Amino acid sequence: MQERPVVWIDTSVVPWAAVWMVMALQLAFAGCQADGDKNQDAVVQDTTVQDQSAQDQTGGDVVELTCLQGDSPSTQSLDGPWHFSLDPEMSGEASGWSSALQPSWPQRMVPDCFNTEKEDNFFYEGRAWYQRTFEWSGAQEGRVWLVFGAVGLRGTVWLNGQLLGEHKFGHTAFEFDVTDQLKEGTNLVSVAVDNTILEKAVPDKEWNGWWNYAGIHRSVRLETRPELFVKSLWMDTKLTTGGTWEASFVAQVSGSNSGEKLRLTFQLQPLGEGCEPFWAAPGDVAESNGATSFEASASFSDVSPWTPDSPALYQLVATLERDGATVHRQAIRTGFRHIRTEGSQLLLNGQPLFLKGANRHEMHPQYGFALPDELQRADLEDIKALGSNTVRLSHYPQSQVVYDICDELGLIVYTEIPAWHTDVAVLSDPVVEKEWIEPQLAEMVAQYRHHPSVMIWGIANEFASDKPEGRVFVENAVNFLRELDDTRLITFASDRHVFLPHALPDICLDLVDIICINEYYGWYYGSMQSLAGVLDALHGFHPDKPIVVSEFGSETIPGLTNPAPDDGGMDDFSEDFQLKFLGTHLDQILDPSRSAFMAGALIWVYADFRDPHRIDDGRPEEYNYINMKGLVTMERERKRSWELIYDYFR
Ligand code: ADA
Repeated sequence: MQERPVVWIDTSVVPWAAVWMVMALQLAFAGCQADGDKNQDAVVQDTTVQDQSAQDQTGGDVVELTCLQGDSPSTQSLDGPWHFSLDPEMSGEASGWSSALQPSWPQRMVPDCFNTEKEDNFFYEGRAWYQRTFEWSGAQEGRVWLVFGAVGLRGTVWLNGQLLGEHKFGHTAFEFDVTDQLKEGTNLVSVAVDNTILEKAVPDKEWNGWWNYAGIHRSVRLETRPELFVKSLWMDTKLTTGGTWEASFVAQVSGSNSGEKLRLTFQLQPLGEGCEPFWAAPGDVAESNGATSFEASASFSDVSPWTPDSPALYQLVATLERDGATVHRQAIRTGFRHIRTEGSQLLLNGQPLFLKGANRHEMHPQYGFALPDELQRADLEDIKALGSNTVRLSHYPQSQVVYDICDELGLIVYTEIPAWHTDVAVLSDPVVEKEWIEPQLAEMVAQYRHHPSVMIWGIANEFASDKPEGRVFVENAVNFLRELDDTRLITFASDRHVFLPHALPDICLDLVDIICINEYYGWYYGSMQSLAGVLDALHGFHPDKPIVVSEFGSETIPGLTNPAPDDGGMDDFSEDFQLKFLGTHLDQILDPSRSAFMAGALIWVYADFRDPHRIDDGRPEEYNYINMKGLVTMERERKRSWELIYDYFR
C-alpha cells in the first residue's frame, strides 16, 4: 500500500472544529519490560486505522482516504529472510545461537511456519531457531518496541545476545521495549521457537485438534513510540429501551510520566468522506491497577448501528496531550452494537438474532498459520457469500486483519482461547489458571475488544464439563473474563450432551450466557434424525438460555458419490452423505417450533485442514491427516455442500 505522508494539524492552534483530523496509524501496546522476565507478557492492541489526510483548508482537493495496514511513520518491518535451523538436541543456547549469527544456515521468509510440507519437518515437535540482523540508525524520539504478531507454540527472544523474554501463547501478539538493548549499526535478533506440547499447559497433551504448525507466523516489526502513548482504546455501547445509544470510551495510557499534566480528548467521526468529528469530550482520569486510563461516556441518538447487513463503522480518536502539547494520537475503527440475551432469545440491537455461519481455522496447507492477507480476506468473503452473519474463529485468536475484515464485512465473531480437549485436572489447576488460562483470556480481550464484530468470548472447546473440576474451571474463567469485559457473551462449546434426551451430563451450562453444543449425531454417534429430541430436551433443562449448535459436519471427499446415503455411520465420506447430514441437521435446527430458543447454526468447518488425528478411520490413505468436514477443500475449492448451505442461509 502506497504510504502517504501524514500531515499533523495541531488542534491547539487551529480551532479544531474547522480542522480535519489527520489520523496516523499508531499501534497501541502495553510492552513487555526489557527485564527479561520470562513470563512477562505483552498486552497488545494492534489497530489498523484510516489515514484521513488533512483536507486543505483552502478548499483544495479532498484527499481520498487510505487505510494504513500496520505501517506507521516510525515502523521498520523485520519480515523477510531469516536464518533458520532446527534444534532437535535443544543445544542452541549452549551453542551460542542466541547471541551469534549463524550465516551458514539456510533462510526462510518470515512470516513463516517451517513444518507445512511432508518432506520438511512435517511431524517435527521441538525447538527451532530463527535469526536475522538489521541496521539501526540510532536516531529516535521516545522508546523503540520489538513487536511480534505471533510465534507458535512458544517463543523466546534475544536481542544482541540479551534475553528479552518468552511468550508462551501461540496466537496473540507480544512485544518488548528494546530501546536500551538496540545499538547503532548492526543488531542481531534471535528467536527460539518451540512447539513441544506440554503436560500442564493450555493446550495440553490432550490436544491434537489441528496441525502443530510452528514458526514466526505473523509479522515482526520495530515501532518507535513516544515515552507516553495510548496503548489501548475502545468503545462499548448499549442500546437503551428508548432507542438511544449509551457509549463508554476507554483509553489506557502507557509509559513514564513524571507528573506533568495530562489531558486526553476522545473524538468520534464517520469513516470515509466528510469525516467531520461529530462528538468530542475530555477523558476523566481513572487509575486502575497502576495503569493510567481515561474514560468518558455519552449518549447518541442519530448514529447508524453496526449489523451484519449494514456494518456501519466509525473512527474513534484519542489525542493525548502533556502540558498542552499533543504527544500521541491513537485511532481505531468502531461501531454501535449491543449483543444480549433475553431469556432464550439472542438479541442484537434489540432485534432477534440467529447466528448462521461456519467455523474457520486460520490454516492453509501451503502457509500453515501464516496466510497472506489476501487469502484471509478470500476466506471471509466466501463465508459471507454463503449468507453467513457469523464466523467462529476456531480454536484460537487469529490475525488482527481477520477481525478487521469481519468488522468491514459484517461477520459477528465468536473468538476463543485454545483450550481444546484440555484435561479438566489441568483446567482446574490453580497454577494453570494463573499461568495459562487467565493470561490468554486477558491477551485475547486486550487485543481484540476494540473490534465491533467481536461479540462472543469462548473459554474452551470440549472438556469434561460434566465433572466438578470442569465447573471450577468455568466459574473461575467466566468470573475473570466478566471482570475484564461485561459487554459481550461468554460461552464454551460443550460435547457433554450425547446422553440426551434422557440425561444431560453437562453441569456447567447455567454458568454461561448462551449454550453452545458441538454435535455429530449421525456421524460419530446416533442418527442424524436424533438431533430434534436432543435440542428439545436441552431446552427443557435450560429453558432460559439461547442454544447454538456451534459445530456439526461430516468428512467428505470431493467427487465421491453415494446415491443412497443412510442416516448414520462415520464411514460414508461421500458428498451425498454430507449434503444429507447438513440438510437434516439444519432442518431440525431451523424448525419453526424451535425458533424461540434456537439461536444459531455454525457448520464444522469452512475449509478442510491438516489434522493429526484423521487417520485409520476408513478413509483412503491419500486423505490421511486431513479433516475433510469442510464446505471447501484445503485449496478452497467448493464442494457441493457449499451451494446447499447457500440455499439454507439465503
Ligand atoms: C470437535 C472439535 C473440532 C473438530 C471436530 C471434528 O468438535 O471441536 O475441532 O475436531 O470435533 O472434526 O471431529
